[in-house]
Amino acid sequence: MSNYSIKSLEEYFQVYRKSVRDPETFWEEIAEEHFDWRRKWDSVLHWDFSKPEVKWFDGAQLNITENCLDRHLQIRGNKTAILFEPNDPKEEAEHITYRDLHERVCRMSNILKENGVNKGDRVCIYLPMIPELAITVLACARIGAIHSVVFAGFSSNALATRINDCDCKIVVTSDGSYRGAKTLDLKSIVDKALEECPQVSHVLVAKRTGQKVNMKRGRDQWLDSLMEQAYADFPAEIMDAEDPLFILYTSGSTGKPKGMVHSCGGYMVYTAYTFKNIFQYREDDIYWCTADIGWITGHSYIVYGPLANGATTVMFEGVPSYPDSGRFWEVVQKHKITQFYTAPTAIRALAKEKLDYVNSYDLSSLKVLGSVGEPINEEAWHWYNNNIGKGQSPVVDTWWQTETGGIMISPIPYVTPTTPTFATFPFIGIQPALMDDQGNEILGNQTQGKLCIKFPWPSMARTIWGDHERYKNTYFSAFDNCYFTGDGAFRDEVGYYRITGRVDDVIIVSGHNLGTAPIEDAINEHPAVAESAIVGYPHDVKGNALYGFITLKEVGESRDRDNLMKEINQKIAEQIGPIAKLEKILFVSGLPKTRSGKIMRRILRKIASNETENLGDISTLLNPEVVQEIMEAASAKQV
Ligand code: 7RM
Repeated sequence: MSNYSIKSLEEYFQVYRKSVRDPETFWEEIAEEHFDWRRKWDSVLHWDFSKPEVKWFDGAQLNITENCLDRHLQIRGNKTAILFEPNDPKEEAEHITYRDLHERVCRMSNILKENGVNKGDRVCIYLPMIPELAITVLACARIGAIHSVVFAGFSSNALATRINDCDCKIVVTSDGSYRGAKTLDLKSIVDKALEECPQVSHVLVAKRTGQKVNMKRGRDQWLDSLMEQAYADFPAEIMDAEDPLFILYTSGSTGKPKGMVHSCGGYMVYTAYTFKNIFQYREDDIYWCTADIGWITGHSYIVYGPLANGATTVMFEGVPSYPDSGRFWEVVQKHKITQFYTAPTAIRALAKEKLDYVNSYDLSSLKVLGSVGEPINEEAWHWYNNNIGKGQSPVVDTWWQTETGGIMISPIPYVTPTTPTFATFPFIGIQPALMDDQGNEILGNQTQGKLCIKFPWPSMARTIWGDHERYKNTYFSAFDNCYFTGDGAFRDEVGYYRITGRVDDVIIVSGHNLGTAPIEDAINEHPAVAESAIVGYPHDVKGNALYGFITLKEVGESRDRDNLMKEINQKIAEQIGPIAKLEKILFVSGLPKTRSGKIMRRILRKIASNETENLGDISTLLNPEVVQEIMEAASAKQV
């Protein structure tokens, strides 16, 4: 039996039990056998959730890039580490071998050093999905600087807030970026942001689009020429296991974004171990995660997890709809992708399109399909399973968070039988608990509650940058001695977990607790419906009533809307009960979404409650233009 690679359900149960009975011995063995350390730990785990304080492998020393790069050079130096697939399918893909990547990371490390970056300094990275992004991330890790990647779709305001929160003195960006048919002026966004960030003394600019940009003398430098001149070796900085590796911002339900801090040792061990098992990675596989490295999914499962396993990881610059909706499948065929990991919002968008886009390509290389980011509704799950996996590739519905660093609840493909809408069992070492409103753990199965984690795991965030108190309040004060996820979950009779959505998405209608996800699932089953979002709004009699915002598959189709509303409510009544029927329905052309594809229910809640004077910050929306449309349609409906 190898604890590192789980191959059967019995083995999963056995290893899981071991990981819970004796977590320290378990993680010590994993850490010892599968990673390179400069010095071993004095203690495996020290924890106190009341402070909260968590330390894994305390006293150990390492550099994560030696594990992601150097140790592979002997055995797989000529293997592709990063396979870069450009936005334009006519531009050739770039195969960056482990040897090339090592060299480019070393050059970048020297450049950062020469520009005054030292261990512990924060580096803001605002780059599109081009190789320089992964290279800069790894170079920071190599010199011990803390990277703070800001998704290159964020506005200058959002960028400035993040640069200032962790006091970055240097920004790495590019002239522009390609996204589908669009070209974005990244450098001007940075210039605008930096008007608010006087402490930033250096900007390194990668060349991507070749567009004309302003270069501020004394501050801005082209990266390409620096790379050519830089020395191609750099001895990795020796880091303590608990030294910070990176900061990644995640938006809270209120207030300013939270800079989640992840540390070197535990994060490396957990992301590598989950990657190996949850994607069942084998040496010659070609793994593709479509996320942007600007999100935690990209950090853990494009960069660190795959590279720590010596994998080939695809970096895709484009979007699913360019040049047409067959792009994902064209790339799967072209590179013979074996593991494909994407988000439900992408699956739903592609499921709206003709099946010809899928069926024109050979997808037989696929072995594992992953989903992450929000609950995957039953219809999307089946579409993915049947049309992409042809019923042959298990769908792994992976539940986790920026804060958790790695996947927490997920099937292990070919090991855990999958069921639509269930993320199934906790991963090895993860101890979930469901809590009731009195703060007690709910034992037994066939039950639901607020999802907590009772015991530390190696990749958990250690704090919020500059605000440990907020870290404590947000995650460790709702329940005693537990990490609170903010999500609700249902546990079925065999112990499978279904994530029911943020607990703040629970709506109490006439005293009944209704989760938004199951209602949306019911609505989405109507053949005319593309997507839906349900929110509550104050109601005289019921306390709250339900408002449904719905997009239809065929835009412009003149179906009888009244009839459609009746049919939708009929579906809900059938599947959940008449109590869950919608009081109001609005058909809209799009739902407001964050750039990572999550529906911003906060905005819809305000519109539904007719509180549109102050919608709060909508600068992080992907499609702010739909907000105006929805507001107008909603107010027309009020009269
Ligand atoms: C990885 C990521 C975290 C929140 C989380 C959930 C939701 C993510 C799933 C999911 C149901 C899933 N990090 N979420 N994955 N809900 N099933 N498989 O998305 O920090 O950006 O978001 O996303 O609500 O708390 S995140």
